[in-house]
Amino acid sequence: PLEIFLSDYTPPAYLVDTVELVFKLHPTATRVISKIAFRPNPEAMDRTFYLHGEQLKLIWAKIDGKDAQAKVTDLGLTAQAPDAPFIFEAEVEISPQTNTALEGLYMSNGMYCTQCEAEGFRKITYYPDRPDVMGVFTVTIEGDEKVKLSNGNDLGGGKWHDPWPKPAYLFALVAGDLVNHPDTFTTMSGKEVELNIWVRKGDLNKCAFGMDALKRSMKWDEEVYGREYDLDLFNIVAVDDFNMGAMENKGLNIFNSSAVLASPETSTDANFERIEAIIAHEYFHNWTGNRITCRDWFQLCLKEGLTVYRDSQFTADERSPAVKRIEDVIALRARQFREDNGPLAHPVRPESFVEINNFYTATVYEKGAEVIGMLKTLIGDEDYYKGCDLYFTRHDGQACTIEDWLACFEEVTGRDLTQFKLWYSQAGTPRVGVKEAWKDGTYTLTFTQHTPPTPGQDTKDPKVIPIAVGLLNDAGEEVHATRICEVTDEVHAFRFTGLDAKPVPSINRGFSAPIILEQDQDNATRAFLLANDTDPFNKWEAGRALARDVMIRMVTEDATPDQAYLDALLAVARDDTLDPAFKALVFSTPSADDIAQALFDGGVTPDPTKIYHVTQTLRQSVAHAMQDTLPRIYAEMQVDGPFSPDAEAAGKRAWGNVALSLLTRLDGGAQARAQFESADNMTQQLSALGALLRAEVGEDASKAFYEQWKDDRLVIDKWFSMQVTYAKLAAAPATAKALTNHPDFDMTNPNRFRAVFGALAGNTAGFHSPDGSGYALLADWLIKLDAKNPQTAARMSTAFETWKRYDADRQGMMREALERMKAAPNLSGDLLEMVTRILN
Ligand code: B3K
Ligand code: ZN
Repeated sequence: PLEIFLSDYTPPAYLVDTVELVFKLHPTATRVISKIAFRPNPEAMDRTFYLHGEQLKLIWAKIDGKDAQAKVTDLGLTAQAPDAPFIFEAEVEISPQTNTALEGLYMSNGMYCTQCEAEGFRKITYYPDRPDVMGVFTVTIEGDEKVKLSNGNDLGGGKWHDPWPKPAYLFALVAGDLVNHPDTFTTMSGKEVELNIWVRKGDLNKCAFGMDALKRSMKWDEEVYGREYDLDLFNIVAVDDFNMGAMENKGLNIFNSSAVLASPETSTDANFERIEAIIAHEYFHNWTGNRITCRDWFQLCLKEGLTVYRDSQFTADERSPAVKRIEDVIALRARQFREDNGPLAHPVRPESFVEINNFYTATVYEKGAEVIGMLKTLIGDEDYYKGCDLYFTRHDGQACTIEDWLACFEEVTGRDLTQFKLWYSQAGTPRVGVKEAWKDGTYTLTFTQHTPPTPGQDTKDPKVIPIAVGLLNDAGEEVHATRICEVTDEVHAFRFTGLDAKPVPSINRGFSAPIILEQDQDNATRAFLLANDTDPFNKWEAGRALARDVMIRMVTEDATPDQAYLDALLAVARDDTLDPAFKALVFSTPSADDIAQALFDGGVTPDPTKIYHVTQTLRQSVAHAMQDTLPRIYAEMQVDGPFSPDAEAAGKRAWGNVALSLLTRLDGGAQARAQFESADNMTQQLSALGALLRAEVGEDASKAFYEQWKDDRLVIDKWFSMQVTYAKLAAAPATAKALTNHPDFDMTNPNRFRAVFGALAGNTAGFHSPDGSGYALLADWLIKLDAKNPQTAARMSTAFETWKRYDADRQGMMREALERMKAAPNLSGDLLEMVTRILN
């Protein structure tokens, strides 16, 4: 496998003006006839005519009407081409039916669909499959399918034309027996856009929410970024077999059905929120990704970091900014910090890769979004939107780099962003220490920064870190409004003057920088901030720090649950001014994986079994401490009337279900059973099922759940995953293994595979069960899956990325599992790259 370097970029030899494609659909012998107008690129350094192509059967190829005398390898085609504009034509044969990798043209439940990002178009026909080659596509689809869709505008009779030049990765085709949920949207300049969500017949009742989310996204992008939609038609299609959430193909977004189909009976509040965010994300790509795309795949964060940032702004505006920020930071720590602290750490803009699909990571996406957020904090809202406007006008229709993006902000602010750019090139999570000093009315905070080594990067330069700081007095009043401390040096002090008394600092408010803050703070101060901080994020963060400390002392000192923590929780529960969704987040305890990393950072080898027991003991103590309050909370949080997925109702359900889960530890499941039986929506039903399963009294409910939902594949995914998620300790691998024998288990469907094995990887104590059965089982199945679907197998191998944290026995067993995968015959380049990097 070939390693590709950012520094080796060269412009394409030929550019494309127009592409005409004819598809003669057939499950095992689809013919693709292409006619491509090429012209020499004046900026190219050589004239080699090379087209990518994989798993294609070439029937014929012509240049300007004559046999091209093409030379074909497993990876592409070369031919002698003129040093002037010319027409290349070819016919190839492909087999969508047997394409289980779900990349290129494939079939899902009898329906044709495509996934081309990053490099799937080369499995459809010969083409310069790189994002800096953009062409105008006209597509004709021939076949008996009732519905035939491609990008752009519908010319009728299966013919489509997309007027916007685009890279091949944004090409899409769908054909099948589909029905649509239609609507319209009038843009800010008064143009009417036809909207459709295309689904299989039985799913038509699950489209309304997604459509509403789409219209809200279109409006939001007009209002906040001034971006209008640019075609007469916008189509979304739901497919069951899909490697990720969704794909932003121009005018024809293709979605994993789990990321678009929603109904109160079958979707949880978390599902609704995720669907809304993904619909917004894919829609927002129309400007950040499609109109302006990436020069090469190293620039992936240019579109992904920015688009994640934009969708998080949207969710914050539509729902609660505080809750969204807390949720994002929980996810960032769980996935991105974990990645940054292990063998897979890489910069937001990687400098080399073997398989680009392995770099659609939390670092590129979520840390990439944090970098945009920091940029906005540093330069202020006004200049941020000015810079974006400049980017949109200057680069419309181009394939760009991070340098192009940053230059727009340098220009509008006059500020040198050289040091800021280190956020794109240096991997690893900065550790920021802070010390305080108080003298003569002046309060000084001295920050120190240090980023640990990561693979290929032993030393790091200091970055510019925007740390939002506010100060409180001991009555809990704000005595210094939030100020951004721009830490630029290894040691950097900031003074606050004119204070009457030594204040209590609230540092990194709103999580203004994605760092690990190393602060000597006692639990009394944490409890004080949890009660008083005016910054909602740091209020929550103080509670989280308290919980983490309590758990760590329970693990390392066999301490009993700290009364100060229990009292603080009780105060939060009783505070009627707080949003129920916020209370639910304060009550969530750090995950086992969080605690394992925190222990490891503190020089202690984590024992997942012990962490499991500590978590249970702590939750049990919380339940006891809250005994008298829980029934009242539970009763007050019942939402009457017809179901609504809005943030307020969802927040009440979330807080009510925290109460339910604690109550279940006291009442043996009576209340949970009652809720399970009377629930009229999935949030209530699934929360009750979870509480029962965790209490090990959920067997009947689980059977009933299966019987009720056996015809709904998305709900049955939940059923598979719940059993593994709530299996106790070593029962998790055994449960996962048994589920693979269930008639509804289908390894070729990524959602179903993830339901079982994603849940196993997420069950920390179960995955790390001391007999090694979790490791062995996952390795077995990743090897099996790799033969069919390398992308999903490679992605799920990250379950092993934390192996160096653990004791010698566990390390040995994980290494063995990794080595076994590495040695498996015919392993894909995708999985091979991942296990090799993890082992190093
Ligand atoms: N751009 C796609 C991801 C493609 C992943 C390819 N392995 C979805 C998104 O980020 O919107
Ligand atoms: Zn994206």
